[in-house]
Amino acid sequence: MSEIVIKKVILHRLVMQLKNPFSTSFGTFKDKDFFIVEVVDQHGTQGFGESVAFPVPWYTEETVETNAHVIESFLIPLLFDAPFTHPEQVGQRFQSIRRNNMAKAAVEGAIWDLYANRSNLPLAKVIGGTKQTIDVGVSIGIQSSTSKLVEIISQHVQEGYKRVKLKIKPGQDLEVLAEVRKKFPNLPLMVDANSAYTLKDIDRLKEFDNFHLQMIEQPLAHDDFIDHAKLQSQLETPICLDESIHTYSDTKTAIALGSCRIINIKVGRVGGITEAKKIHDYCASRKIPVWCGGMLEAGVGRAHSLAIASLPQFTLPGDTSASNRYFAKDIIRPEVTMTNGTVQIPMQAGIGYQIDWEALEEYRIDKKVWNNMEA
Ligand code: OSB
Ligand code: MG
Repeated sequence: MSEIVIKKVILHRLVMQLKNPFSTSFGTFKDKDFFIVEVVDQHGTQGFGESVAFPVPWYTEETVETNAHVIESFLIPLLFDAPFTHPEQVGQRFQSIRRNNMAKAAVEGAIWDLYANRSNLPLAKVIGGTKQTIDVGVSIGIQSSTSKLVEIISQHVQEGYKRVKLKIKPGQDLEVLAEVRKKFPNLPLMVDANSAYTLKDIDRLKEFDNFHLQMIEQPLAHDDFIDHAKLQSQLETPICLDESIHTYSDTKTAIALGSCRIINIKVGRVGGITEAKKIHDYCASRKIPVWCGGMLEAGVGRAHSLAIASLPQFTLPGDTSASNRYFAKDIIRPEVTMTNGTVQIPMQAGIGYQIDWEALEEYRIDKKVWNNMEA
């Protein structure tokens, strides 16, 4: 196996306006502020990754600024420290740094892309993906009125999305669901509470069973496996964990305790493709369905999500919608498009999309370059 020497890392900081603000139980996002990580090896081969932390630590403890700090101060030095032959070795090397999963995933993702480019294979193939197309749904933020929500759902159903996920919180849940179900009795539907409830709400949560939902995502606290297990034992609707799952070990805990029946895998939240694959393989062995969540990614992060979603145990539609659902113009060419509720896995090498440099530069607010002086 040939040696990979990283000669240069470039951090591009981008701010992209979202077409529509996205509201969850914990807050509202108006734009997407993140890094594109570009890595270059000794032959000039490039790889690209994307950071998914938000400016405020609502979802996990990481932020855009903590990502910058960890990448600059710890991960780039580890990359420059010694050559390697496979991206999994980078994942292993990063284990000397605790957590900071989104920072790690952004850099490891760039290395996976570079490795796939060197191998002249699509990233999806390199990691063992088996699917050619991915079923996709759409995640819809909390709206100011139910009539507005119904209108948005209609539009996405007409576009062809295979399932709809509604963001909910106490007070904007059962009544909204009742109305949505009246209008769309057979629509594959699920909800995501982003930890807005506690076990005290158990009677209210049990009523969710009336709406034959595909699942309820992260109803309780981000760190509470026990209460999720108690709730799952009293619900017919499967619980899906998102914020609770950061590692392979969390996955084993959740499954052993019966805290959920489904797992949402996000490459950023679990620290990269290496860990995401390990979680996927374990879920496959335990017959736990998984699907690919989203962090309102731009094109590079979206491409990484598509690659992981091509693995066989991703049996439920992902939140990996088309580029045009989020942004007027994405940073990749072609953009990610959806037809009849599916997204095609690209067959070109690496992440399978080209960087649209004109678009990237238009959104860029900062650029920093690190050269490997040792190599
Ligand atoms: O909980 O899955 C979530 C967006 C931001 C933060 C957390 C979540 C989400 C989404 C959007 O649900 C998924 C997407 O369309 O990218
Ligand atoms: Mg979620």
